[in-house]
Amino acid sequence: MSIQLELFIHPMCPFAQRVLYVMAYKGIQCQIKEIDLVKKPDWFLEVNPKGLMPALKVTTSNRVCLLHDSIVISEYFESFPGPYLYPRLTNDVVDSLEKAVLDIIMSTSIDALKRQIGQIYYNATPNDRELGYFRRTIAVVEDLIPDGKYFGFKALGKDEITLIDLLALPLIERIVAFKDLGLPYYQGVNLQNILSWYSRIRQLPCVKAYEMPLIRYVNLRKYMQSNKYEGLSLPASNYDSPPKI
Ligand SMILES: N[C@@H](CCC(=O)N[C@@H](CS)C(=O)NCC(=O)O)C(=O)O
Repeated sequence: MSIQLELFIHPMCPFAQRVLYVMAYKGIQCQIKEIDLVKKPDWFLEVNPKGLMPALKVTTSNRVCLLHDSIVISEYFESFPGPYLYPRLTNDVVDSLEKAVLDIIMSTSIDALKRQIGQIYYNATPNDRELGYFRRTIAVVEDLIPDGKYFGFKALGKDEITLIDLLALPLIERIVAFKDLGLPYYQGVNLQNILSWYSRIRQLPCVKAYEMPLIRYVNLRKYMQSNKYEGLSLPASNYDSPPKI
């Protein structure tokens, strides 16, 4: 069956980046369309009336489906042939128990990390309670990936990349990008395992193909903290420099 895939992204959106990394890891061919979130084109809103992004339009011989949400699209991609991102049983069937264990890491630790990225972007003056949440979240992640092992290591006893690593990567890229800005969040925080994991996963070709320079996240944060932020614009190189005051 022939399938045509059109993927709508903004290259600086962490959720779109998840999907790009998974797509590249699996070797899936998509037509990639970059969307300016400040002025969403009419043709995009016709395809995707809610304007949600990332979105994937899947056209098969007998139907057209629109998928959105980074996890849904990533799991759909994982079902394609290519290197596995979920553990398999001997007959190539997904090991549902091991997948469930990974899903729990995703919905607890990685989701908590996502909330903390939002805090760093928008909250320049965190109180003690907010700093405590940040530190606890980082400590949990540090504990999951000793010496830079992959995220499934502690729970599954094997140091193999899984979908969770690629879903976590855009979040960790931002944690790394903000680490030398002197933000209160990072005081006394140990990132040793996160930094080992990050330098390891960056070696993968799928990461090299789609990673952004980290300075763009630093500049985007400056936009978000100024009164000049209306949403992610194109091209992504807009974020090579901070906003002009
Ligand atoms: N839970 C969604 C979140 C996606 C999301 O928040 N995307 C942002 C861009 S990073 C978006 O589409 N915002 C709509 C807008 O800016 O109009 C996912 O994982 O895909």
